[in-house]
Amino acid sequence: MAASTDSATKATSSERQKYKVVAWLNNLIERLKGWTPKHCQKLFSERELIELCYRARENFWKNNVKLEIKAPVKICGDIHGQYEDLLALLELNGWPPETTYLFLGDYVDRGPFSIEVISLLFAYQLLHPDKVFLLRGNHESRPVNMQYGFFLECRKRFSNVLYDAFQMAFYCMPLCAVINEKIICMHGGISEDLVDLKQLDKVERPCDIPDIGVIADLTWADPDEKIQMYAESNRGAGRVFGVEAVKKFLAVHNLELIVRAHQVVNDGYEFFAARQLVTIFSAPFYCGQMDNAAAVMTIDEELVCSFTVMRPDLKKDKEKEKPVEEKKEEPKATT
Ligand SMILES: [Mn+2]
Repeated sequence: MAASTDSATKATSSERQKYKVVAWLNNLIERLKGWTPKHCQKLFSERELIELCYRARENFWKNNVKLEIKAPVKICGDIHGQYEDLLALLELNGWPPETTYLFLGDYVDRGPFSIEVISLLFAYQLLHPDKVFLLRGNHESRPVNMQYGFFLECRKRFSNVLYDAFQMAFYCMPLCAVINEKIICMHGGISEDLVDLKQLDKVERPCDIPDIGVIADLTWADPDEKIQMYAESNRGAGRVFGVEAVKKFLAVHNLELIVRAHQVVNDGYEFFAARQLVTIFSAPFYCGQMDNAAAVMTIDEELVCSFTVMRPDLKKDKEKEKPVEEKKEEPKATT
């Protein structure tokens, strides 16, 4: 009798703990939805953001490097700290969990509010693990964050400890997703070294992103119409791939479409290789320097694809935007 009473008490206590976490996540999301730049430092404590990172890390680690997702789903490309644009995107396309989302990475760096972007997405992912999916981009990486803003944002607004907690979570993020066994999604692109998708089960996490190999290509690679197969990239990590490489990759893996992000495209989406690959970019008026629109790709139950395009009001935005602090030198593709 005593044993059964004990286990009943235990179950109740674990249920209570679960409700407490759910209530906290809901509350954090509500605060983040009511965000204004003026109050951004009063919205959350460093302690709770660190807690969020630890929970996100555990959640990523529990799941595979290659996610399996069922349509319908909406796919978003780079966000890069443009938190107001992320809120507008969710308002326009539907909030989780009513709408299922797959984000293709590059949540942080360059834009002014990376902490809000990644915190909102971590919170949604923890609250609705089967409705919000987050892949890793080349900017979910320590050396890149040191250079392009996220490290400084964490240090200036909170501390290096918070920065490290985010890195711990980034190190465990998944690298690609397959929708209904037909559509493969990643941040960068395909890899000549990826001959069997089962290779991805062997990726050991936590890991940083190397300069070469499958993980580098999934997060860094770009399509290039000037080549047919694979070649070196001028980004210094990952490679570039051509039309023939796309065709072969899809045939070998019995897939129909590649969806990736990583490059600014003017309309927010752009096809390549006779519509066998599409690039999605979801940060409008990128860095306050580009005139690009942002797009979200919808894949319905029958795998029919469509796009929602958000065009920035350039006149208004240009008046509102402060001059960009520093223009960094980088190859033409800047994400
Ligand atoms: Mn990128």
